Amino acid sequence: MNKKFRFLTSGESHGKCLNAIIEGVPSGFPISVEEINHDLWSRQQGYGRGGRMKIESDKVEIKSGVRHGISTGAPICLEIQNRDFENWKIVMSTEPVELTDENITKIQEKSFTKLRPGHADYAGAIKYGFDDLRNILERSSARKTAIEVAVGSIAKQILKQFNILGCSTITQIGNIQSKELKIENGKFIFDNKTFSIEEFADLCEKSEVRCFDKEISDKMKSEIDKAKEEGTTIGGKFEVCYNNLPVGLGSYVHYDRAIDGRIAQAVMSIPAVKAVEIGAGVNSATLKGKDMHDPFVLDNGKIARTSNNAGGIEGGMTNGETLVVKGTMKAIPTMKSPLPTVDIKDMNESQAHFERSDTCAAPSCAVVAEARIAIVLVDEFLNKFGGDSLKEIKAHYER
Ligand code: EPS
Repeated sequence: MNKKFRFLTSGESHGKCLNAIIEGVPSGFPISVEEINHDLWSRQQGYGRGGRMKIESDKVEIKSGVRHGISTGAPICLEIQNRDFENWKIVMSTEPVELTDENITKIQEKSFTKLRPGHADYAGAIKYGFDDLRNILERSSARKTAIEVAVGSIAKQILKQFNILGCSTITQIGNIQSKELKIENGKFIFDNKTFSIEEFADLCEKSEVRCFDKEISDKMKSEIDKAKEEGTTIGGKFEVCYNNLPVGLGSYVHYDRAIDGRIAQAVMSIPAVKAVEIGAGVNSATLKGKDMHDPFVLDNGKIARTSNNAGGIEGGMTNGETLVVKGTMKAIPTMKSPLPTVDIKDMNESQAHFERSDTCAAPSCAVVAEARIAIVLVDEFLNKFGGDSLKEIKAHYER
């Protein structure tokens, strides 16, 4: 599969910075640093986040590929500094450090060998051959999702030129569920009130748990508080929607071009995500064919639908309805009250390693999923309507 919008990231959780290089942004697109920084801010929010979010205030620097706020068509290089690196200069130095007693102590203090069940430690240590699990933690940390959100923000800015707009909300924290949300003809409906996607996104953004349902937000916060008191962590469910997608992004002709498959991969690979659903998702198993499929009707001579159980995708292609993606995030594996484990230093049974963590990061995960999905959408959009400049793409799109 030939990707039109390609990117790579680098960076460790406590290293100097996080970077990305994006190739495939055509010329002429307005790129706003403020919008990227706003998305980075959103990712840092969420009741239940840990101490690190008080240290960082993620801001992007665009280092190339944009001139006076407009993309030039050249690769775009992004960088986010890790403020915490100040405290990790010796431990995370890319250069060999002088082995003074002081430096050895600093490095040893941050080394660990007690496997965290549920994290990348065990498989990572075997795969890469490390004794110090710090080497695995640093890159497997969800810290790297900050730079992915910056890339996704650029993808969202490209989509916005074609009025393709997204939002993300939390629908469950632990056992606490939001009320039912209906999405009809691109509008968001609950409590007999109807919201546009912009209004709905704003509502979620204002909630401490990124949930549209204000009444349940406090219960969700208490659920997070309870988990914190128990020294444990808690997961949740989120939903991402995109409106105004053209018909025919993705394809049925080959499995790796099916857009639902690409979206599932993009969301499933976010750290701690354990399930991805599209439209009716897991409920599809219980719906008979007559209830599952979305009938076609004529609305003023135009083809329309009476429901959207498909979640905007049929046959691996967008069908013009709202894209509805649901994701489930497990509880974070780094816990104050740790689980039994094995210490790989002496092969004795022990308690898992604990260091600063988040009690709940599901609201941030929703922001990351919104960004990751935008990256898939923009890639497919450029595949279909591609050109070298905004002007050329607009002409293709309008035709
Ligand atoms: C994260 C930064 C990390 C963690 C979290 C995500 O910062 P630190 O390790 O310095 O506290 O808060 O990552 C994890 C909990 C994990 O298990 O990967 C961030 O910026 O999102």
